[in-house]
Amino acid sequence: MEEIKTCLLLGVSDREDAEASMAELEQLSQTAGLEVKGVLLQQRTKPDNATYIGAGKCEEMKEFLENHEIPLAIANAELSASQIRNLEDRLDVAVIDRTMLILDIFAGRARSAEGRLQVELAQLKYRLPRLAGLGESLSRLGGGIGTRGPGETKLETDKRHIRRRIKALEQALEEVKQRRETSRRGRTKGGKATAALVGYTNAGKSTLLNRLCGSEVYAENQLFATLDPTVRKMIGLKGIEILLSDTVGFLRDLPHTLIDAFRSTLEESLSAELLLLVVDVSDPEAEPRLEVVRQLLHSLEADQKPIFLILNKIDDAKEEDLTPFYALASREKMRIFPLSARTGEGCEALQQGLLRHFAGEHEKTVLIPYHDGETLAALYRDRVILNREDTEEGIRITYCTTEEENQ
Ligand SMILES: Nc1nc2c(ncn2[C@@H]2O[C@H](COP(=O)(O)OP(=O)(O)OP(=O)(O)O)[C@@H](O)[C@H]2O)c(=O)[nH]1
Ligand SMILES: [Mg+2]
Repeated sequence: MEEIKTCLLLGVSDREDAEASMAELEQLSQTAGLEVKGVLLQQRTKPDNATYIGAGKCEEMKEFLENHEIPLAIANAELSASQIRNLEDRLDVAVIDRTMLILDIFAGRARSAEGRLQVELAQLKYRLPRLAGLGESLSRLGGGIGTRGPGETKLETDKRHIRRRIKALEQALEEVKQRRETSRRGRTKGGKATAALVGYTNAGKSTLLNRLCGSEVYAENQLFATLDPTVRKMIGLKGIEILLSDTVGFLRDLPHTLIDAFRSTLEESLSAELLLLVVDVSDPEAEPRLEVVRQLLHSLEADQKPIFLILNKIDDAKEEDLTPFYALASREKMRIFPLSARTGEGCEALQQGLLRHFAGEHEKTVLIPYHDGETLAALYRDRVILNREDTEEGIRITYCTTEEENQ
C-alpha cells in the first residue's frame, strides 16, 4: 500500500476562531508529514450528526478528492464511530479526526519507555469505543497516519484484547510512577529549588531551557517537539542550583485521553515551586493560546503557584504585541520577563529574577567595617550579593534574603 502523503482538511464551525483552528490543524498535519491539498471550512453552528460536514459538501469533496488523488480527509473535531464510517462511505477515502492525528504525532515522538506506554494507552482508550467505525478506516490507512503506535504494531481490532492491554499498560505505568516518586523524594531531600517551563507548543520552552542551562535539548519549529519531560540544572551565583524542567507543550482541545495518560508526568513537572509560563508574543494567536494554557493549568490544579510570565520571541514581535500581557500580569500578580530565548536578549534579567526568587525576594543592606573580613567572606559565600559599595565607613553590601530574616 502506498504511503499517504496528502490530505484534505474538513472543518465545521461558525465561531470566530474557526480559521485559526483550521490553521492549527494544518500545522499539525504538516508536523505529521502530510501535505495539505485543500481546506474546507463549512459555516454551520453544528456539525452534521451523520457525516460531520453536510451531505451536499460531501458530494463536492468526493469529487475534489478524486480529482486530486487525495487519499485522506482529516476532520477538525472528535468524530463518533458512525461519523467516521459514514464519511468514509461518502468520500470514498480514509477519514481520521483531529485526535487521531495528534495521537499519531505523539506516537512518532515518544522516546522514553514511559512516554511510549502513555501514548499507546491513550490510543487504545480512544479506539476502544470507536472500533466499529475504525475497523474499516484503519485498514484503508494501511500502516500510515493514524495507525502508528509505539506499542504492539499489529493493528488491534479485538475488544477483549484491547481491554486486557489497557489494563496491562495502566499497571506498568503505575509501577513507573511509583519508582519515579521514590527517586523524586530522594532528590528533593537535598532541598533544591525547582522551576518548570510550561506553555503552548512551539512557544520556545526548550530553546529557553537550553539558553538558561547551556544544554542541548531538541528544539524545533514543529508542534510537540518535546514529549518526554527533561530536567536540567541551572547553576547561578553562589552555586544556587535550580532544577529546571521542560515538558510537553499544550494545545487547544488536547485530547482527554492524552491528558489522562500524561497526567502523572505533567503533575510531576508542575510540582515545581515556580512555573515559567512561556508565551510566543510573535504569534497573532498568543492571547487565546495563553488562555488555553491557563485553563489547563487550572484543571491540573497548578495555577496557585507563583508564576513568571515569559514573553518570548521579542526579537520577532512589535512593542504593542506585548501590551495585553502587561495588563494581565499586573492583574494576576505575575512577574513578567520580556526576552528572546533565541538571541539571549532579556535572559539575564530572568536569571537574576530566578535567583532572587529562590535566594529570597527581599533585600537587606548591611555596613561591614573594613577590618571585618570574616563577615564579608561569609556573605559572599552564602548569599546572592545584589550590590556592593565601598564607602568611607566600610563596605555597604546589599544581598538577597528571605522574608523571615527581615522581621
Ligand atoms: N524568533 C524567535 N524564535 C524562537 C525564539 N525561541 C524559540 N524560537 C523558535 O521557536 C521554535 C520552537 O521552539 P522550541 O524551543 O522547540 O519550542 P517548545 O515550546 O519547546 O515546543 P514543543 O516542544 O513543540 O512544545 C523553534 O523554531 C525555535 O527556534 C525566540 O526567542 N525568537
Ligand atoms: Mg520543546
